[in-house]
Parts: sequence; structure tokens; C-alpha cells
Amino acid sequence: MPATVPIHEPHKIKTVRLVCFPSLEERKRNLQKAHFNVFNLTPSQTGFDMVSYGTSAMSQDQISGQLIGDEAYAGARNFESLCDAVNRVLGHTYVCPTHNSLGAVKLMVATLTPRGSLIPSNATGRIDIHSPRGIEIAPVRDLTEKVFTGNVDLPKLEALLRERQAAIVGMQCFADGQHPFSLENLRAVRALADKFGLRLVLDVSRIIENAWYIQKHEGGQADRSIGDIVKQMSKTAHVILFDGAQDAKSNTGGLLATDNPADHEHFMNEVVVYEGLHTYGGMAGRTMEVLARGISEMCDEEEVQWVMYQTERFTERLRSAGIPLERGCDGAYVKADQFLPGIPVYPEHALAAALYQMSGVRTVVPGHAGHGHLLPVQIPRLAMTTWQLDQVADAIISLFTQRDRVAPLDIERDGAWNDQVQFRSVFADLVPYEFNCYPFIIHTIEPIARTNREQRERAIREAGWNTFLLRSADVSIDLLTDSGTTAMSTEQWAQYDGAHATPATSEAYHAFVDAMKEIYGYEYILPTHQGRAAEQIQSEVLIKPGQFVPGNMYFTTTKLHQELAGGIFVDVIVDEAHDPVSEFPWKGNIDIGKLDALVAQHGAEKIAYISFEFSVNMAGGQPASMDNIREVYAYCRPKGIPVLFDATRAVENAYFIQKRDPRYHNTHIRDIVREMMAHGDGCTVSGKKDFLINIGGLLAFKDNAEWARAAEEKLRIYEGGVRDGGLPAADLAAMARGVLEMLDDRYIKTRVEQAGWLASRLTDAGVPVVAPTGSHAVFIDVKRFLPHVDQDEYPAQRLAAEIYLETGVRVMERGNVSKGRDSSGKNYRPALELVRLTIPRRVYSNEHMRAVADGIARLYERRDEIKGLKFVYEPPALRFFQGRFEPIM
Ligand code: P70
Repeated sequence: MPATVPIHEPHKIKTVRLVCFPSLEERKRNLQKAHFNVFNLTPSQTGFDMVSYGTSAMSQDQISGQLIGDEAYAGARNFESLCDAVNRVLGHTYVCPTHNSLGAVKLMVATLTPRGSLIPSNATGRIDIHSPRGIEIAPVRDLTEKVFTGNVDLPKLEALLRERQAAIVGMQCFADGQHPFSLENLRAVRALADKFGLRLVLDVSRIIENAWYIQKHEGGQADRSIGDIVKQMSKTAHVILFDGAQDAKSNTGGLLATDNPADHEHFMNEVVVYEGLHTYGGMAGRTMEVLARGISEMCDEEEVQWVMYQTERFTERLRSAGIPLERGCDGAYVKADQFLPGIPVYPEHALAAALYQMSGVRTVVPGHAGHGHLLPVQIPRLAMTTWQLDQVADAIISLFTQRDRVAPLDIERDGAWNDQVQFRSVFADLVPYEFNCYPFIIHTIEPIARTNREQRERAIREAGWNTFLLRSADVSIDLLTDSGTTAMSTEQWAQYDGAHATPATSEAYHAFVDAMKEIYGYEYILPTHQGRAAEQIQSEVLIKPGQFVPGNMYFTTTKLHQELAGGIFVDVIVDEAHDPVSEFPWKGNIDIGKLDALVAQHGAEKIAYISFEFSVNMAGGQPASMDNIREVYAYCRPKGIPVLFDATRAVENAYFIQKRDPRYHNTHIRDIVREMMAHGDGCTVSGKKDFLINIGGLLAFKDNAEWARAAEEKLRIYEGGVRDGGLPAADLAAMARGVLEMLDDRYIKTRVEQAGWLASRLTDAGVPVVAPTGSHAVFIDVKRFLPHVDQDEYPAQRLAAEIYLETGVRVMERGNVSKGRDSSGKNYRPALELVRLTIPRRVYSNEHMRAVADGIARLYERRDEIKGLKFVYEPPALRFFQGRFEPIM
């Protein structure tokens, strides 16, 4: 059934494409070189590129289709997939593929509408391509209709058909991008066409948007699915024409389809002249596969509702600020002449140039020059978050408030087409618009599970009330961990695919080493398959049995490896770290007093090294200050005690230094990280976090060749080759690229602030969370959430399960269950009884976070009803992973 207003994307982000933010100076230079016509700018010169043609984010199923293109000249399997999709979704039997929609128009001209034809149509945009062919388009749009503005004026059409001989009757879904028609009108046009013995040819390139309009506004259609309406619309026409770069989210491709075998015969005979063989029609096999998958998916009810929600929201934001505009199926079409009443010549170009100058946003003026003054601001389907779209709208609104200052353009070279015209101008004094949203757009999406309460009840029962045992397929928003859950960028994929595999030395290895040396400033760089592998080697190389390893709190795997190597871990973190309500900004600091006491008691030679973790995970992702990092090293050096960092989440720690330490407000993350690392002798990193990859790790030493040699020895035994650490060259290459992206100031800011944003929404609803919010997660203080549940009834474990039941969101228990039992068999009952909501990098939007917060707030309202759990199966070690529970009634 049609959804109401969607609360978040029905997908998560699978891969991202980084966005450039050219400076004002660069934008001015680019504009000058582009002759003030933004058509000439490239995406790398643009911030957000507001065009919807071929720019949609694909699904992961579509992108994988690229790799199974059957590039046969004749009879490709992908053609069969395409026919199958068209049959199922659009209902027509015979399919003739074309390279894009212009290819489909060529076939129509060759078969149905020769030179001299008359085509009555509800759309006039295509006059540009028809008039040079001597084809006349007769506009028959019903200009009195208010809602379905794309309806055909039936008496007008009938009169025309009586008077003159038409070749076909043409109709376009969401005509010219702005005018949807009703099902009733479409059927009446079909009846008229039949009456006059003509074919109704329907351009279904924007059928989804039109179907959504019918569902929403046409009487009796509200309960039908988009898929149902789409099929009926399509079947109403004799011939359909489809542009693959619109609703099907392909980057190109097109087709004609019909149920009439004679027409199809005709199309097949012409397609070989203009396009290619009838089984590929000028499309690569992979494009046919992407297109087929896109057609199969395009009626997905929730995806459609999301896209249209974004479009309506964007348009409404502009409209309510007074911007003169027309509704578009894919955005807002701004009336440039009313926006800039003082600029009589090409106001649409002046507006586009001014918007780019002040914000880096690019909008394109299509078609013939000087025909109307609409500037389409289109939304690439599924590629942008609501936050980004709101900011694009705000940039336009900001320009509107300064519209009196927009400079006119002097024509330098006029032309028939908008892509030809060139201008001279001056740079108006416009206040720039600064974006502070995610610095990437969505390249591919992954659909997320859609479950109802009943399904979730079954799933959590089967998982023994343990979120670790849930199937990912049953989880909507997965906040279990930020480890290895990152969305890679297209640049990383390019490196991944380009890497040359070898068990010896790869280019990727050199790229990895060079990048790490540069970023961390360390001489010896060893790849490992992930963090704990580096920890094992480091511990074995540096710890002599019986030595102490002081550290700031501990991390499970780190401490375990220190102990396996014979070390004795001692916690020397500041006391504030153990207090969930203390607002101390540097809860990750080492207490030098505690450290000094340990050294005084046992002597420096009994200390193996300091284990110094950044963004201390078990304390809630709390950072260490630059002063503390410096002071610890200054204390240790003269005593010969090495300092080794767990540099996992170092970039998040660097962001807190940039934000909270006034001396670093204007220092780039890159330089802060380098300075942090200078106060140590080596590090381990779980690459699954910082490096924006799904697997990988690092062991590095600043200058100690002896340690490095010993570590290499172990690398060969435990991990893999000495030049790959057990990783394929592809992952090394993706990591070498990921570490450059992790240092982007905008990226790390939006990443860390997303946790703060989630925390503040929870706090606003009264939900108790650990303060201050940490680097990568929000921790709910369950002792305050469920004060009536005794710790031995595992309140955090129960709350984690209840959050799943309420919302489909998966989180992790960090309390009594995780801590385990002491030697006498009693639960430790730790001070902190927490639930961790961990935020993956570049995967979820603020809409997802809002849904998470709202769901937990609902639970908080009825917290008194929530009880505890009891074990039904309790493993002897690390019981949180495999333990199974039953609710206490
Ligand atoms: C998490 C993950 C991993 C991690 C870490 C720090 C500060 C080292 C590692 C190990 C995964 C996890 C691991 C054990 C228990 C629960 C969760 N933390 N240092 O979700 O690195 O996983 O690459 O071997 O946070 O916090 P690796």
C-alpha cells in the first residue's frame, strides 16, 4: 500500500563519490574560463551538480550487473534480461533497444513519423529535435487543468485530428518535466487515437513520477501500487519510448516497445541502420543489464515515495521562501525572468552563473537558447541526502535575497542552443554560501531490510535475545559497530580494481607504505589483515614476560594480546573516564600521576611500553588532548620507556583537538594527526575504522629497526607475505587511497558531529546518554534508563533487544554481559551498564539517525514496562558473542 511520508531512506549508502568544493577564487576563475556559461564546467569544478539525467545513484544490484555484461554482437543474454524486465514491468511484448532516447526517436522518425509529419502532443520540449527534421509538433495540452497539467485537451485534439492528418498521437509522462497527466485522460486519448486509426506513442521516460502523481491525486487510485499504475499506463499506449537515464537510473540506454509484431518488425529493420543489431541497439551488454535491473526495481514503492518526498520537500522549501518557480518531476524549475526582473537578456544564464559563483552549485539550461526562462534545478535520484538538498535550497534562497546585485551578462557569442552561448561579465559582490554537509554524494545504494514487529519478534527469539546473533537481513539500521562497515569511495574502488595481484611486491604495497610514512611520519610500515593482528605482533616483540603495560583504560583485544605475551596491564586513565556524567573534555587522557606511581614502585625497566589509545573506545570514544600526548612522551623518553599508540580512530581524536583546543582551530586534521604521532615510537591501527575500508590494519614503528625486523619475522609466520601482511594488493591499494580521504577536514567533521546530533536528539527526549558524546558512538546509560532492572537481569542486553524490536535497529550491549564473571563465578556488575549505538562511516544519513532517536524515545516513554533477561546458554568466555537469553516475565 502507498506509504505515508517516509521517515528515512529505505536504503543505506554502499559507495560514495567525493564532491569538490572549489573556493570562491577558483569558482571565479572557472566561470571566466567557461565564458559564464556553466554548461562548460566539469563536475570536478562543481560542488553539487543539480542535474537528474544519467546521474542517479544505482542500486548495488545494478552496479553488479555491469560486470555480467554479455558483450556478444548477436543475441546477448542481457537483451533477454531487458525484454523480460520490460514485459514484467511495462507490459509490452516486443522490445527494440537503442543507445539512448534520441536513438528511439530516430527509429520512430524512420518508421512512424517521416518528414512532414504532424504529431499532436502534450509536450513541446522535443520540438528542438523534431523541427530540424521537418516534423511539426502541435501542442494539445489542456491549459485550463490545474492538477494534471499534462492532460490533453480532448476536444482540441479531436478537432485537430478531424481537420488534419496526423502521423501518430504523442504523449509524454510528466510532459517537459513539469506536467503530469491523469490515467483517465490517457485512456481517453487512447480511445481517440483508436477512433482515428492512429497509434498512441507514449514517452514513458518519467512514468514513475507521473504514476506517483496519479496515486496521490487521481480519484480511486490511492490504494493502488505504483507498479500497478505504471503497467496500466504503459499498456494503454500502442508504442512506448523509454529513456534509460531517467527512472531506470542507468547512465544511458533507451528502447521502443510494442505489442504489435508488425511494428516491431519495422523497428528491427531500421535499428540496424541507425543503432546496431536488434539485440543490442547501440547499447553495451552491460548497459542493457543495468537498464534491465533498473526497470525491475523502479516501481519499488518505498524508493519511489522517498524520491518524491525529497522532490516535494525541496520545491516546498524554495516556494515558501518566495522563489518564483514551477513544479518539476525531478526538482524545481525556477522562473529566472521573475527571479531577476532587472535582467532582460538570458536571465536563466545569469542566474545559473550567479548561483555557481556564490555556492559552487551547477544548474544547466537545456535546449534551444532564449526559449522561455526556466532554470531547472533537478535532483539526481537517490544521490543526495535531505541535508544536502536543504542546503542547496538555502543557497538559492540566499541568492534570492541578494538578487539585486546579480550582474547581467553581455553576449560574447550568441547561438541557437544554450550550450553554445558565451558571455562576458563582471563578478557581482555576492555573499558566498558555505556548505557544511557531507562532502560526498551517493554513488550506489544497498536496500535495507523492511520488517514489521511480528517478524522482528520472531527474529530476536531465534537470536536468543542477543543482537550479535541477528541476521543482517533482518536489521534495518545497523549500529552494531563502525568496524569494517564503511562505504568505500569510487576512487577507492578504482584503486581496488586497478591493483595488480602478486604474492611478491606490488605497486599497491609501495603506495600503502608511502602514504603511511607521509601521514604518520614513521619509518617502518607493516600491513596486517586487521588491528588485533598488529597488536599480537607488537605485544610479542615489545613485552618481556612479567613486565607492566600501563594504558588508558583498555581495549579487549589489545589487553588480551598484552597478557598472552606475558604482560600485566595497568589502567592509568584519568578518573573522569569512569564517570558517565562528567563533562571533562579529555576523558581519554593518561593520568601522569598514576603512571609515575607505577614507575616509582617497579622501576622504568619493568615497564614494557605505554599503550596509549586515541578516542578511547571503552570510555565512550573519549579523546586525549595534545598536551597530554606531548607530556606523556616527555615523561617517558628520558626514562627509556617507549610510547606505542593504538592509533585506531586517531582522526576522530584529531578532530576533537581541532574543535576543543583553540590553538588548533585553524590547523588541518592532517597536521594534527602528524603532530600527535610525533609523540610516540610506533602504533597499531585497526584499518577497518580510520582507513575507510572493510578489512585491513597497520603496524608501524617510528625509527627502531630492531623492532621492525623482529615484527617482520612474525608477520611472515602469522599473517602472510612481508609485503602484504596477508592482504590482497587490491585491499592495500584501497587503503592507500582511504587514508588520504580520512584526513579530509569536512569528512571527519560531519562524521563526528553525526554522533553528537544523534545524542542531542536523544537527550532532548530525556534519554540518558554518556557525556560528552564520543568520537564514533552514542552510549545510552542503562542504569538510568532502566533503574528498576537489577544488573544481574542484564538491563543493557534487554534494552538492546527492545531497541531492535521497536525499530529494527541493531545496537550492542556493553555492560554486565560483556564484562563477564569473576573467579568466584559472580557477575562483575561493572560501573558502566551501557548500550552502544555505533555509527558507520559514510553509510547513514541524519534521517536514519532521527528515526533511531525517535524509536528509542518511544521506548523511553514506556520504560517501566521493560523487564530483564536470564541466560539460557552461557558460554565460558566472551559470553556476549554467543550467549542466549530468555525474557523475565
Ligand atoms: C569495535 C571494534 C576494534 C578495535 C578497537 C580498538 C580501539 C583495536 C581494535 C581491534 C570491533 C570489536 C572488537 C572486539 C570486541 C567488540 C568489537 N573494535 N583497538 O566495534 O581491531 O577489529 O581490526 O582487529 O576499537 O569497536 P580489529
